[in-house]
Amino acid sequence: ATTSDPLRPSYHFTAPAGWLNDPNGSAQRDGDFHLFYQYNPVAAVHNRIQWGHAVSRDLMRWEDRPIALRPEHGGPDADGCWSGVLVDDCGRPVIIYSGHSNALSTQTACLAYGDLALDHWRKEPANPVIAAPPAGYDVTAFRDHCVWRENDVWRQLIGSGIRDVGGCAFLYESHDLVTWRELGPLVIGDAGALPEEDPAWAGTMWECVDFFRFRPDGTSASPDAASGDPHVLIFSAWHEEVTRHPLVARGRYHDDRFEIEAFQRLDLGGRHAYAPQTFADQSGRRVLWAWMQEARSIERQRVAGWSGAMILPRRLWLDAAGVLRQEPVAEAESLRAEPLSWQEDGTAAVSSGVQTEVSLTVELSPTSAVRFSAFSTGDSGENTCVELGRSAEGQLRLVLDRSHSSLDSDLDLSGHEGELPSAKNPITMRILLDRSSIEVFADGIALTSRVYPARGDATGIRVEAVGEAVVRKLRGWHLAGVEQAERV
Ligand code: DQQ
Repeated sequence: ATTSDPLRPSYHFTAPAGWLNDPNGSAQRDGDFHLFYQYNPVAAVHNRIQWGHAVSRDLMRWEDRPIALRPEHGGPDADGCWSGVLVDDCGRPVIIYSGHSNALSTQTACLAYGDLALDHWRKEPANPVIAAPPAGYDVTAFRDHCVWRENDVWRQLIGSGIRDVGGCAFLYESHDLVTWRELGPLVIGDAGALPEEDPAWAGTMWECVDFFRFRPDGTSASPDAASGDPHVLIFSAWHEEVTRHPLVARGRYHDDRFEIEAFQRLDLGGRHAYAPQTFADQSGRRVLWAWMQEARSIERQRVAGWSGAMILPRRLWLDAAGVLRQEPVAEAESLRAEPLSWQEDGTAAVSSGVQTEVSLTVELSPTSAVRFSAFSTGDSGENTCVELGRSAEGQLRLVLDRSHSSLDSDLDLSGHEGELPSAKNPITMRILLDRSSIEVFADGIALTSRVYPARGDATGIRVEAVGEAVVRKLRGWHLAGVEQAERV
């Protein structure tokens, strides 16, 4: 990206200017990948959200397209065109999104019809097509959509929550995308469904619900109750100030209900991979997008003039135990430019990189660890530390320490950590740095975060084996920034 701001990501998708949040309408059509996103081009604040749009042949290099949706005075989206999806209605592109209007007490479901290039959109005159949540439920909120075709009928999920009970997703059915019939909650995150003692963990509202299945051959498709395949529901658990993180529920879909068998966190960095949305590409690969939310103060974002970036798109799969795993899509390897040179034995190394990928395998005996330092100054001024270690009981744990990541104190410097469901040894790790972002993958479990070094010399990276750990196959690359139109 053409930008003078050393903290603006260079190979992750960012908006031309202003504010970006959720990925929307992600799809592949005629070979082209489309990414729409929650966008305010005017300023780096969340206000009167529009739908930005970009197109790519390889998920890495993007061409900006015209704004797809804008709020309309007096309409149900007068104050924002919030998150939604793109579907193909017999060749006609249709967006289903949440209208946001301060004049209404709830968000609503709205439609827009596109031309074949997806550049020009016309709103459905009958908007909103769903004007209120189902009667009889005391809901906490009602927005965001997942829409698919099943048995020649459209089905839709809308994210919601039932007060004092838990988050939920309401199911609907339609023949024409305009008239919808309620089918009740697909699933409710009440105490009985939750794996953790803390009910706040699963949120009081489920944002950005995303529902799909994996076939026995590993490919992915839209939900189908008749298939008997394992289904996955991804949602962003929202709780008044306590929790905002994406979660994954795996289970069985039948009789208009989703029976949860297992829960997991989507990303150990929580809100830094928020509002995820997935799509099956033309080969059946399940691709995940998410919003890499900032950790800078609102004031810092406003002054910078830009806010938000997307994660590098990831491929998702279910392992034999039903754990959802992820890795950057294979196309990300096309960013690899010059290899990094490592010092001496290859395990203790210092190199330079803020736009870098490192991959390694590590053999971990109990109480050993591998430590990765990034964005480090030569002294102890600034340093971001990732550690993958094994407890005495053999449990794997991934920890990111941001407490010394920047001399700037107007930041969220809290850490992230979580256990890794993995019995493998050695473990494969990949770490991708992009100026103010860090994405760690350890045996397919992701941890995404944001750090903002203040010093120009915070470019060091280092890999260190702790205790009996043995590091092998240590490799690294400088990653090329992608050509994009000028960014602020
Ligand atoms: N962002 C959108 C909402 C969604 C939230 C508004 C999640 O539709 O619930 O910009 O980040």
